[in-house]
Amino acid sequence: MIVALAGGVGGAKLAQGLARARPPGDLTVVINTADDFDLYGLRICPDLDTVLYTLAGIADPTTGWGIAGDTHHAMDAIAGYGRDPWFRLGDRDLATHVLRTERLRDGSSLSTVTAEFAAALGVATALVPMSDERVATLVDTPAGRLEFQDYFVARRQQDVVTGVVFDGVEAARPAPAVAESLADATLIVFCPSNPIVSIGPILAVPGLRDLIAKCPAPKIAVSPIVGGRALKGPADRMLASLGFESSALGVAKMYAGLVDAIVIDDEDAALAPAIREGGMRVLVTQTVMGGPEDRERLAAEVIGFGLGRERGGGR
Ligand code: FO1
Repeated sequence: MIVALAGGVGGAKLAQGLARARPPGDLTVVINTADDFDLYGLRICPDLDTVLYTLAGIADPTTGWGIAGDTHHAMDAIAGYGRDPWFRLGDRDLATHVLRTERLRDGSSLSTVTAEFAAALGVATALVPMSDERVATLVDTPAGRLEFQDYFVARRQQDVVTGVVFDGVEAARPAPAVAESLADATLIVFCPSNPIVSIGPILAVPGLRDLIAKCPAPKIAVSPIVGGRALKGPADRMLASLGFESSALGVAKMYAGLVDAIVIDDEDAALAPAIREGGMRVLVTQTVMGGPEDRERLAAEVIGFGLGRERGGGR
């Protein structure tokens, strides 16, 4: 069983590659839920849905989130009432939020509802929220403390991030399937997701980091930073403003002691020796993912190298 940690579009892409590279049911994806929030009385779980839609093959290929070809009549109607539809929920995507909210209100756990949605959309991979309890990322900026989607979407990630808080995390527990999947894990993959606000909340759930650290399976990360820049989102600026190096080396340092190996892009080949000096194995390859076949190609390389079947490209 491969266990992947993921959040956001980059994480979803590699998760799809891993799902394609393995027999059905041989992958569990543990997903960040600290981006989740309430809007119009509905529970919105962007990272869960991004992974769900990507693995179901229905994600919008342009944005990476939302459903391909979705319409936005509901948002237009909301604008007609004089409200700013700042978070663009597609009409078909709305169905997910409406049903999720109903099931949660009836007492089902987020784990159960997510598994039901995955089954309904034909996804054989186990999609697991990091926790069934609510955790909310708050971002400290010169403009004050902001809710994550306010920072990310409404204010377009333009504020300088001076701190990050995972509100509620102390009371959260790993979702039951997290420990179960880790008990069977043969490889743990840290997807190319923002290490601070996508992987960070997962590792901050009390007990979860320890479960990973104590798991005997090899652990491999894929750097979301290529050539010093994030492929998508504010990870590069966030790393820099929080005092980390915005580079694949910086990512390796953040995961030091937890992962054994890292995959970095060809463009960052010159950083490989410094990372190896820190004691991590390094695979240098093309990490910028195109379509599903390319995601599967990278996933196969990650699995092979993670399991020690191939030597790290000394390129
Ligand atoms: N991101 C945006 O930049 N603008 C949006 O209007 C937006 C809507 C949206 C709707 C559903 C969904 O699942 C995701 C959506 N996202 C949107 C993406 C989301 O805010 C981020 O990708 C994650 O929270 C960061 O991982």
